[in-house]
Amino acid sequence: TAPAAAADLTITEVRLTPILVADPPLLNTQGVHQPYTPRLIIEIETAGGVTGIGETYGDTKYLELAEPFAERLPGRRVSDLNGLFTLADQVGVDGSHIDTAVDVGGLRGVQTEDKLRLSVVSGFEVACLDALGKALGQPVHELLGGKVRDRVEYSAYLFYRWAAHPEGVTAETDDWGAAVDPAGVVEQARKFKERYGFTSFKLKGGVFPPEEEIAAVRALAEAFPGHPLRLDPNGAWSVETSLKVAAELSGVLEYLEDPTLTTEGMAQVSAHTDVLLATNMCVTTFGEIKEAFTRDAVQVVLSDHHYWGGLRNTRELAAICGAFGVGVSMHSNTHLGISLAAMTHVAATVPDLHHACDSHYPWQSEDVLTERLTFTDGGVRVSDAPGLGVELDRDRLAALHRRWLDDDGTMRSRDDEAAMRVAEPDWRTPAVPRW
Ligand code: GKR
Ligand code: MG
Repeated sequence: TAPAAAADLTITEVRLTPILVADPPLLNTQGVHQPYTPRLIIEIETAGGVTGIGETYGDTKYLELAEPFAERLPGRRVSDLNGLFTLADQVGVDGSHIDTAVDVGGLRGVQTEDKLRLSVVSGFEVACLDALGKALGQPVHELLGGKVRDRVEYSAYLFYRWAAHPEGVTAETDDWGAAVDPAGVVEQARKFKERYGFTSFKLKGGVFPPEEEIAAVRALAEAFPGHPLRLDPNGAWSVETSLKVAAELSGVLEYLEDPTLTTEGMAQVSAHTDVLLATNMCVTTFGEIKEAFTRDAVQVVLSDHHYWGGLRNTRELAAICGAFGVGVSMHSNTHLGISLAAMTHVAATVPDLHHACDSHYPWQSEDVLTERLTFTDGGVRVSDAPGLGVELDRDRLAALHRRWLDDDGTMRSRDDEAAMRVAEPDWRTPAVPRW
């Protein structure tokens, strides 16, 4: 039972701390990851003396929405989760509406201000749930109705990458080495398996011509028989190329993820292949579900609790997927341990989770937690401690915030194209489809 004093759930203070965290030179269809990437850490304090923490995207466009949102929270209760969405509708950024045509082909799908707002809400929702759980003495999964499993399985997220960021660029180093061909990808997969026990693999594609990526998947299949494999070029291919790749890898892939852009394109691919298609790009909101499902454009939706507006919306998405016989799992962008804890809590409550979730977390050498979450046998144990079950390390938070303050602005909004130009001055993110 929780101490009586913790029972006052009124929000008294909200702290937003933008940070920059180290990121390795991971390649994707847009370019390469910058050496540091922004995240936003949210702390919500209650009158009962409890602090809840949340994490979401930290690019400037998200911060601009998070600040006015945070200002309106004091006086509300951390249990008023539906109210967060009403509040989000009232918060906009003057004159900065993001056109729906912008960012098609971006790694986060089509971005509109509404979607950015949902990503912001998700960080606050998680912080509220963490605070509520701590106040009530209950883990977040219990607030979501209770876990149906004790561990959540994740897949190793393989990336083509360089051994280090370009010379002269300030960056952290790591011991993963380069992976730019099938042998490098297999070696990386081996390290993932040794270090964390992962038994399924996802390769981020859209970097090299499709034949090379097909060869890498085949090499993985040979090196790791029976291990589920996915390939995700983030929409870099035409319908025709997608069908060729699907034909080549039929029987080898667990699923093909976003081979091409748009629901229309995915529906055309889906109509002519038996390879399952997954997406975290063409179905990113409830409004996009009807067309995609009725046209059988995708067979697996990869949620991202940030895009979808939080953990409760993720469960609603899973229920809709279930009703349509569509699978559900999770993809991930660069994130820290608060988000991994949140992902694990919600994934623990989804009954029909038939595919391992993705996580970038092993690539993150830095975190803001006193204790990092760990992958054992490819999974994360579901915490039964109150709230998310993780604790903020204020010194680490301050140090990573200091890095954000010291940045001249070049890394405060993720820009993989700019990072690639440091190595290849003529680089422009290719028009889609690239192949
Ligand atoms: O960080 O380069 C990356 C990934 O490509 C990521 O941003 C994607 O959005 O992992 C994501 C995906 O599954 O598409
Ligand atoms: Mg994806």
